[in-house]
Amino acid sequence: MTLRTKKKAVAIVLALWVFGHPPSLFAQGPEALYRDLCAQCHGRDRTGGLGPALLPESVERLRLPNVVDVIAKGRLATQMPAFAGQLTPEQITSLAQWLKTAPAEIPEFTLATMRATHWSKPVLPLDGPKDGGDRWNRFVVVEQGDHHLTVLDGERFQVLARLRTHYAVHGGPKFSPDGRFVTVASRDGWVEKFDLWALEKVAEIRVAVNTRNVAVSSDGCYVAVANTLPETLVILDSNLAPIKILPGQSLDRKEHSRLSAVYDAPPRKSFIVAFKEMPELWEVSYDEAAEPVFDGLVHDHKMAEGLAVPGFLHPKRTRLPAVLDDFFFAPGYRNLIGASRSGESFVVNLDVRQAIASLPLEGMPHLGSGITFEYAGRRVMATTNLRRAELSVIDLDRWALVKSVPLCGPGFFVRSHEKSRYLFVDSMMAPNCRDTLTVIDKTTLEVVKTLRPKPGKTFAHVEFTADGRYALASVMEPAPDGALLVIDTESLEVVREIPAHKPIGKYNAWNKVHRSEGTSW
Ligand code: DHE
Repeated sequence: MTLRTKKKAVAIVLALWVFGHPPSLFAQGPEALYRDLCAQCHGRDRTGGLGPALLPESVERLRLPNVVDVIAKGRLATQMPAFAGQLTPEQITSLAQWLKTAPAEIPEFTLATMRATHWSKPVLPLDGPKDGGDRWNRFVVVEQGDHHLTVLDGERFQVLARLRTHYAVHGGPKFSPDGRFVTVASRDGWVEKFDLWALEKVAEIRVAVNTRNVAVSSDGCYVAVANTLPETLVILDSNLAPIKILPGQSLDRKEHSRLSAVYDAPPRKSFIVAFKEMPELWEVSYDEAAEPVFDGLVHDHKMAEGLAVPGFLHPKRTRLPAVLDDFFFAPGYRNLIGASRSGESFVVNLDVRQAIASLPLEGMPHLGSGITFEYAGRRVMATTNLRRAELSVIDLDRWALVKSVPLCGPGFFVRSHEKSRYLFVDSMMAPNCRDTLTVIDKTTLEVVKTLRPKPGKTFAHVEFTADGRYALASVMEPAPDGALLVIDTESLEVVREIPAHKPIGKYNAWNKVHRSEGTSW
């Protein structure tokens, strides 16, 4: 081909490309591109619709090159198309950069706007699961690859149903006391409730642009949702209808903060709430007969006399030595162990409402994933550390370190079961050994085996069957596919592989409702 014919060919290709596109696209800045190409699915105000929200808070977990990649290539197994043929690389980059900037206005989330997104349907009168299976030994598996909840029979490991969820469900699903219903929150502020006996969705509502997690009260009557945008705790009833919004503000309103998490504390009949920027911890009682609370901090009691407000669904505030990044309830729910981002770990007593001890944990403990068990006649808790390749075991009476068990890399989740002698630790965030599961003997605190059934593939998050006989672990790659591996907890052999779409967490109804000592709350 001569240089002249080459130039001609290039000109023809360019002309075809140019004429194949709406002329307006060439001149458009990112805002107009968004309006023309993205708004229909992601919402005019970027708060989501068919597709997920595209605000800085929603895409903060994706680095710029990943956002560019998704716009250019689309997303497998979703309706997100590839725009590489339609936009220039510069336009794609400017659109990705623009998505990381805050919009002029964030929509308000009032009780009325929430109500407009709410629906629920009557619950079918059933004595047990429609499929005839065991009502307790069933798992809910969160599949991130195609945004589904899989309901899995824990006896035969059969998939009973795959139920579509909103985009990016995160955190543990929360079960009703009878194990029949499960409530989940998506990162985009949707809360959904599923019936595990009728195998269908029964309610949903949108409460925020960006949500952290959800808690269900031990009596099943209330749901609390912790949000980062807006900074609110939203209380819903059991059908997910909104009841109350508590703004994440200090009493004098001088401080405000994104919420970091909310958990149920059953013996206290209350929700415990932590914040990302405010050194405060709230206890919000869902007991209608709760004592009035002084709308002040504990040392303000005297000052606040006469300002007592009803205790029901009202925050009781505890001032902390530092912002809590992560925490763990000690058995009995009187004390919690907290860790701050700056590396301090301390014990907070929820009755006297102050820190009562400090702890020697310096490797950034991942306390939310900790578990407790008996070791040498004492109750201990085990936690992984995000910055240290060791499992820390703490004596819960003396608040002292019992042992540091060395791991191949920093661990992430630790799980066990009261009927198993082993605990399992994954290292899903450790580049050198994210394909391993370390098995530790609870009676000796020694590593007995390192499982690597799928070399090179990320292995994560374990949950046991109700009888503790098997442990299910996630193989998260190759995305969007993956599998659940069923491990015999005595022989430590993989006995079954169940295909799944990038499964993350899995949760057993019996273990969760009965608060098995080896699982998360
Ligand atoms: Fe999670 C639980 C916070 C990133 C998978 N994660 C939780 C909880 C909190 C939390 C507060 C407890 C909520 C509950 O169960 O009610 N997670 C955070 C973060 O701050 C962090 C580091 C950053 C963020 O993006 O929010 C984070 N988490 C991740 C992931 O990247 C993971 C691996 C994949 C995902 O889904 O995004 C992930 N988080 C999980 C899982 C649980 C969880 C599987 C539930 C564990 C359990 O057994 O209960």
